Amino acid sequence: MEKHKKKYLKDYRPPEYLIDKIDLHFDLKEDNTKVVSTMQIRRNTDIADENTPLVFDCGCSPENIDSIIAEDMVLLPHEYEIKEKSFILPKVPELFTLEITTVLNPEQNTSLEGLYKSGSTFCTQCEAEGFRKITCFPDRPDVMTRFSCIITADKGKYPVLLSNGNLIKKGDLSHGRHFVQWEDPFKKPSYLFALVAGDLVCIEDTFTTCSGRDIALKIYVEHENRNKCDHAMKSLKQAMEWDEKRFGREYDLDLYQIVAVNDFNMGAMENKGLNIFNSKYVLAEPETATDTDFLNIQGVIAHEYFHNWTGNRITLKNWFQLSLKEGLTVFRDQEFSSDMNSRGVKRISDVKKLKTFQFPEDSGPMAHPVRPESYIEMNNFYTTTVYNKGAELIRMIFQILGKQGFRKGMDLYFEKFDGQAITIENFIETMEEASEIDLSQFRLWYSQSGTPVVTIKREYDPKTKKLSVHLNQHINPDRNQKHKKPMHIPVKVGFISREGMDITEDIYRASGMHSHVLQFRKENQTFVFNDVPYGTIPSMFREFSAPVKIKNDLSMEETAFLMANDKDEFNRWDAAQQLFLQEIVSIVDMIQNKKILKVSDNLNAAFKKALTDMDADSALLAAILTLPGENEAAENFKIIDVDAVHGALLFLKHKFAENFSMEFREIIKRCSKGDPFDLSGKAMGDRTLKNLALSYLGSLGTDEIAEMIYHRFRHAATMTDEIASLSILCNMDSEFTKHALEEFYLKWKSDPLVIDKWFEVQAGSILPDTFGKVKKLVSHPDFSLKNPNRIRSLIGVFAAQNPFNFHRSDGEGYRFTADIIMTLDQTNPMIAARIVSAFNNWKRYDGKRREKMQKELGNIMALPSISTDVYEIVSRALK
Ligand code: B3K
Ligand code: ZN
Repeated sequence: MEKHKKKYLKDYRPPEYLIDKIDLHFDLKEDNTKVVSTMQIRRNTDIADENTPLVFDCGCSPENIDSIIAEDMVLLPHEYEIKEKSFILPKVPELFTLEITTVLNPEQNTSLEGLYKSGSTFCTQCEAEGFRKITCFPDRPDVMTRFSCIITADKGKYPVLLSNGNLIKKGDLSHGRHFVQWEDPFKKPSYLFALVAGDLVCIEDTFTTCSGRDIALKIYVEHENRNKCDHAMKSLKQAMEWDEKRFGREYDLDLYQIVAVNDFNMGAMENKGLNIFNSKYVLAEPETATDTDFLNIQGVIAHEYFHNWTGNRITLKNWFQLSLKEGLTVFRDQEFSSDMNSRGVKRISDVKKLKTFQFPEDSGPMAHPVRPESYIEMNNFYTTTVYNKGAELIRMIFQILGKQGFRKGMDLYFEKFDGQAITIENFIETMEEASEIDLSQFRLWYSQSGTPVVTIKREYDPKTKKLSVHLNQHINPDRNQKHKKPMHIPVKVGFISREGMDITEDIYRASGMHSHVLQFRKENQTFVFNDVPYGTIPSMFREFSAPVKIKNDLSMEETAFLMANDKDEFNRWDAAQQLFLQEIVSIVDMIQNKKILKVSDNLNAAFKKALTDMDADSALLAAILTLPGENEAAENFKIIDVDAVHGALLFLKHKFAENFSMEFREIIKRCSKGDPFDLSGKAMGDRTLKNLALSYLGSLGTDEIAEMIYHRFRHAATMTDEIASLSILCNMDSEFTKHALEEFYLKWKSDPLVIDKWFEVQAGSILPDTFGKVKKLVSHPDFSLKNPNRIRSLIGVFAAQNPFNFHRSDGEGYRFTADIIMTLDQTNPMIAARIVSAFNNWKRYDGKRREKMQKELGNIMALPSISTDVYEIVSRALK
């Protein structure tokens, strides 16, 4: 049990020993790399004395330790201790030099943490606690050190040798080897250390900063990918410029490097001056990457760049503060993407993600506050709650302080804390100091888990024309807290007149209110508006001003009216979602009670109105006309009837396709005209809308349509259109599907990122024989449990995004997934823990499924060598 020990925020103590300087020397060999770490160590005399032992984190076993030298004296094994992942020296001087030599086998490191090989490239991943797998060190973010790094390697195999900071020296050595020396002038925690060695090609550009400094920008990729970096480079320059304008942040080093590798556990990593990226978030050209890939690359490149200030220059006191850098940086990248593209559409996609992934997390066994109070394995807390809910909290602070107030707060934040490791509390205090706004109640958002439910009741007096809006807030108790307190919720409200005009300004003026954001702080609170014309509809929580579940008292007609007339793009989309979800709930009821299925006239009319709105922006329209996913829809039921939810969505889609087949064909014609390589928002929007219309038609399942889609597939100029057609075909039981899959594979078999998509569309197919196909695909020569992208494409998509097939009533989907998890846990626990989360909400399914899922969780739990990662997720799920 000691193996799975919990760490608590309340136990935080400052470091007893600090490292002023570390010189690393890597002698790289595939199976036998020697790392010499020479550290200048200083006792933290504020809290430690000569009796305080030195305790470092150590992820190596004793066999990996080659030698320990303290102040030029070789230590004998009895003079130090290695136990429970710690390296201990019982007695040390106040200031001294320690040299630790470790020997590693990067080739055998399948966890992709620490130093490992991705194909023929050496690379590192140290966040959160990977540096200790390289050498013994106080591997915690509040120990900030100056790093220098010498790398020696075979020159032929590894011509490119990179680390953080500036290149100081390089040269040739004997036996065909060479060396480089890097020095990072900025102090940093060990999680930001990075090293890369490989045979890579470098794409170069420059950026001139606001103060006139020229920064060399370098993107390193495998030779065959040299033509796929333009978009990433352009995005980087956009991000650099935007951060100067919007936040006054200038880049600090003279060099910014990005390396793309194929085997990476997550999206990318913000190592100082040397970002390492999953190649999925760098490589793109229209033939191989979709519009969504292009947008994701822009967002992730910017995210990692923004970390240079929010994360690297100002870092974390401990891992419990993770959202201080992640929530804030996600907020920054969301704002960047909104400024570069359509704000409304970006907001819709961010909220959709929040509702699909974060809301279920916040009501399930992994629910935790944005600032968690404990963890067993830190890697399990890189969650949608810390990232996406965390970003929502920053967005609320932004709403409460206003644009200028927020900028003033951020300026003060950078000024006060540059070069320090701090806490979320420091951030909030600074925002209060700059704005003189009290955020004491707001702090609860960081410590209370769960999604608040806000109930809205209107009361209108036609005589006085007063509209009272009664708000109630409630959070269900969970294992983190039994009694939840009312939160400070910013509610942005607008008003639409009976004629469809936005009369927000008039009403606020008549009500003597300045801000359009209500500060809702009590369990029950009423806001009264004056001079409200009869029939006015309030548009609540505009832009989704708080991450809450909303229960309003609008009639279906009123919701449809907002869907057509609201000036707030987000709320137009949200109104459509409410209508769809209400309809899904009622169709599920019809299915369960064996009634004849039908779609309500009101919904048909609202759908048609949107569909034929010629003035609407295509991207917004596509978002509005997209039905909620099965997982999203399932959130509306206490006990999830997988088959009924699936049936309801199929029925709804099919009905819309039948009813509006002409309109969809019209859209396809209209939106097929542009240049397929145009990456403007308008062109992308047209493609999204066209492919959505095709997917509706696909649900009709006729041969004529299958042939039409196959034809489009074969003649598609870009991956956006090619994969959209292929994915529609995968949901159709047709001969064309087989042909298309074969042709696609042959065409793209040498491009791993495209082959990931080939696995994905098959794993996501809604056809009932999908499970058999997925099982077969595991034996496909291109499937591998070594590559995280491939695992996510096949197993991740099947388990997390294909509920109808994963939750097969015979339990085979569970059995299959659990078997894979148990194998994967031996090699890559971080990814195994991600996949096992598909079982988290097992208690919400019917008795039979519940039993079967519980059984699989039990089998996983019984693994004798279960990793800490998987143990933590499964034990929480079973509790
Ligand atoms: N900070 C990294 C994530 C590290 C995950 C470690 N398990 C990427 C990012 O959020 O920018
Ligand atoms: Zn991040």
